[in-house]
Amino acid sequence: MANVVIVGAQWGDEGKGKVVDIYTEYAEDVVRYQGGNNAGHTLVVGNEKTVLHLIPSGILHEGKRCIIGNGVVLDPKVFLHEIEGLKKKGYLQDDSQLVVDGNVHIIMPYHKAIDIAREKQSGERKIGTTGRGIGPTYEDKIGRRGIRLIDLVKPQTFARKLKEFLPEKNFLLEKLLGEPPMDEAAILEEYGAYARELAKYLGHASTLLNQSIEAGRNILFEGAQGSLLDVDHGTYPYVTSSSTIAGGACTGTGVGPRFIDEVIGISKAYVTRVGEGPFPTELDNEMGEHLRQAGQEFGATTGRPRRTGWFDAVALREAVRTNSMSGLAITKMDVLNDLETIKICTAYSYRGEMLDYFPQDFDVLKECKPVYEEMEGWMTSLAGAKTVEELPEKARIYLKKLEQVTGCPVALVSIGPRRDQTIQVR
Ligand code: 2SA
Ligand code: MG
Repeated sequence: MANVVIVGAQWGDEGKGKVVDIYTEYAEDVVRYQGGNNAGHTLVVGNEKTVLHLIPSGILHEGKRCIIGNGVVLDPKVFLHEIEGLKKKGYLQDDSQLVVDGNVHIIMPYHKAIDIAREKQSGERKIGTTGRGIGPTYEDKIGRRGIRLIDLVKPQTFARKLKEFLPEKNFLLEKLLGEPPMDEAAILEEYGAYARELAKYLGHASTLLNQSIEAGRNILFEGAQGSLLDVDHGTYPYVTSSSTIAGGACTGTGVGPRFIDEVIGISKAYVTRVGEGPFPTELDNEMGEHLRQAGQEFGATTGRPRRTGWFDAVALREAVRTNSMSGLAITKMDVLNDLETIKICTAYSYRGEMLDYFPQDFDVLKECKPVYEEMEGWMTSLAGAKTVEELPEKARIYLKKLEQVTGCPVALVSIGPRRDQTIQVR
């Protein structure tokens, strides 16, 4: 085990939290590199369920250092609330276990208001965002009018920047979006208080991580959302506003690509998506509802019901390529236990032509029909299996097929939410 990036290989919610939790055993540092509290990573330790939105899942392990890299956008209120919840449960007893990079951009109240108001205004053309202010915060980061943690903790700098940026935000809110403007003094007071609590977590991710590498420690990079939600490589504009793919682990932490050893992509044994956007294998029928109920497919952040569909190897091959994925972790195998027949999409048919790639042009994609291979279901519980050999034969055949159609070896199989319901293949 060396430095490993864990990425979602689909549209998010693949079960990254659990897989990160398993791999954390081999790492000393666990780091988030993009996204914010739009993520929702559900972890089950013993019988206790913990949902984390911002803090790396490694925090549930004693003695691991958790770092929030520069590529993340941070909502201070959510962050502090998460810390409080963890401390109450007995985790994070030592504050030095958690570090936030100074270049992390702060999600301001106007970012959230703009996110929500824009979605409301877009009607049919909405993205289906989580409403957490993620997009507008990244816009300001790229537009060079963001407020970083390092700015927030310096009262004068924070006040100056807020004074400079707020009028434009209020103009947008009031004049274009029909929302009430925001009060500068109130923001200063609220965020000033957060700053005082946040200061003790401030650090420099790039330096700390590179020192770790130098010392031979292992790093786990924890991706959020999924590869098909990547702002560059996903189903734009139905994407999140960050680099979710493995490359984001470098830009979002300040660790160079030479030090990444493995990329593990997480995929469900079927597919889900929340929010709008193309989804070729979507099942808008009883089978889709069965997957939703059996898999408890409701958003961990917003509680939204997730759209469901068959495993899409065409979409997954995109993720294998853009991430240079070295292994695949297949989660939620057990959700397919009752099915007589399971389908895998291996290509799309477009006007009589077979496509083996995911078209960038939505007009083409809209007309694509999935081409399925039918597999026999195993029709039995997978409980108790500790190795691949102990799985029913038809489940093993299904996994082999996934390897074959995605071109990526399976590294791990998850057959239930608990830590002990995991099969590590290599
Ligand atoms: P945003 O809020 O700007 O990032 O939304 C843009 C698109 O990205 C999708 N997105 C997600 N998709 C799946 N899971 C996500 N996190 C939560 C979870 C979702 C939830 O882990 O359960 O609870 O609803 C996540 N975050 C962003 C989003 O649906 C938009 O399509
Ligand atoms: Mg999730």
